[in-house]
Amino acid sequence: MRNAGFMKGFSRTATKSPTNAVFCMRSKHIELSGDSNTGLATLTMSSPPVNSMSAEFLAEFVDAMKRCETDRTVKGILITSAHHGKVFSAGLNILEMYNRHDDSLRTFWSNVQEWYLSVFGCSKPVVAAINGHAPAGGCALSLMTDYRVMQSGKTLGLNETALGIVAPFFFVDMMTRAIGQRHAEISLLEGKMFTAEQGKVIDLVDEVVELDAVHEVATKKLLQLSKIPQPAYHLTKTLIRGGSLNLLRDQRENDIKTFVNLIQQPKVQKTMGMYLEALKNKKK
Ligand code: CO8
Repeated sequence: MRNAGFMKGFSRTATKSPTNAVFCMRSKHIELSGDSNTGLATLTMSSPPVNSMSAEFLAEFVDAMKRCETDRTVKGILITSAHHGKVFSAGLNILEMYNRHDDSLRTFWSNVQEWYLSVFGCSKPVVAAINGHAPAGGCALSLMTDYRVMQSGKTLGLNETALGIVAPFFFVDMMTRAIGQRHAEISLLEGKMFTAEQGKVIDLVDEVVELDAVHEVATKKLLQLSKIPQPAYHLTKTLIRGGSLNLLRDQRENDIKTFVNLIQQPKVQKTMGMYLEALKNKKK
């Protein structure tokens, strides 16, 4: 497939090969590239050191997803990390939730909601190439995709309770869909992290491979999904996910209030402060 309109509007870089033209855009935290032969786009999180998700990061992520959604020549989206073999994403940026005022908390959470709606609600195939650790929001991101390929030995999970915070209802919903009620209940209550291998046993990940194979295996799966006719793919996704997406669309303001109220509680702030300190002291 060759199409001059592929990724129209993106700033292009000079990356070109004789067989397939590759167009790229880069914002501060996100890289988006497209292969005009396959129609596959790759969204790479590139925010050192650990792809923690600030309000700005999330806004750029949503922008990239919207570009993929509206460009008819994009047939599927691969989500991965530039910190190959280390971290897929450390989840939401804890600094955005620590010692912050109402307005910035509200903006941050609204961006979290948009991010979920743009990935979980994407009409096209989306595959996660999880090439590193994926705690909390990193795990949630992988759950928003249609298929998860993960590097052997790395960890993922919704560990929010271990930080003294609560995973939002839409994270809980995605976890329950993937691993079932009982596994979700026990792992969410404990804030449990799983190795990729443990995750595979309970369907938290679909395939576990060595680092070198993560991109290849994930791309092969995405290519296969991208050949399933539209609008059948989109409509089926809507049948399966529409109820959950609409629940958030209808509850956005309440959900923001719940987040702001919870996160500002002194005890929650204290635990987050201690957690941040522990992360910093890890290196000492
Ligand atoms: N937010 C902000 N900063 C972070 C985060 C984060 N999520 N994770 C790591 N960092 C910082 C560290 O503090 C450190 O900073 P500095 O260099 O200034 O000391 C730097 O990033 C590098 O971190 P590490 O040295 O720990 O990097 P490693 O490669 O050794 O380890 C890990 C990578 C495994 C990802 C590790 O950093 C880690 O476990 N991070 C914490 C992950 C986590 O628990 N995230 C939870 C985020 S909360 C979330 O996503 C959902 C919240 C839902 C909220 C609902 C409320 C109602």
